[in-house]
Amino acid sequence: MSSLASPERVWWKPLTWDEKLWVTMAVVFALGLFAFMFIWMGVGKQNIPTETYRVSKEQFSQASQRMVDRYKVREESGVPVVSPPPGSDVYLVARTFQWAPILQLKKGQTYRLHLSSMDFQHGFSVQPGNLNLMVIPGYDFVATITPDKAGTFTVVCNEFCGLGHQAMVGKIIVTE
Ligand SMILES: [Cu+2]
Repeated sequence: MSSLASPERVWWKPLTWDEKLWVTMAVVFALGLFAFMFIWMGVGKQNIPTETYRVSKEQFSQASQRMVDRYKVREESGVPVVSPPPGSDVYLVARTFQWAPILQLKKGQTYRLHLSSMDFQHGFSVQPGNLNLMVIPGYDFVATITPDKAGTFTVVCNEFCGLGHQAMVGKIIVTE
């Protein structure tokens, strides 16, 4: 019958001073990390200025096509390379499984980079670099960017989008 007996009134061991100290330190540390999320948003310089608009796939691909028609300088394995004027709006189209066109930008100049997808959700990630943006069909995601390094940068998709996901590689060229 012992299993039916009620437990003693105080069945736990009260915390000793060192356990209380550890718990307090852990709570203070966790609150500090929590506060730092907000501090880092302000001082971390990790958030580039962005705007988002609704856009249809047709509107977005037409805007990109207009840019290609006006500023195409050459082609690289069938993908147009465009060199739009500094300060302008540039359009990068994501679709399974490619990024187009290839953007050729000038170092130190500011551009409004528009991103949208023609099918599924993709992830825009510049390598090498630290820029990760979500690309979603139906939305025109505008990031104001100023490339600060010259070179050839690879754009990879970092959102699994299908069987060709790992082949979804684009290019941004930054010239001096
Ligand atoms: Cu993708």
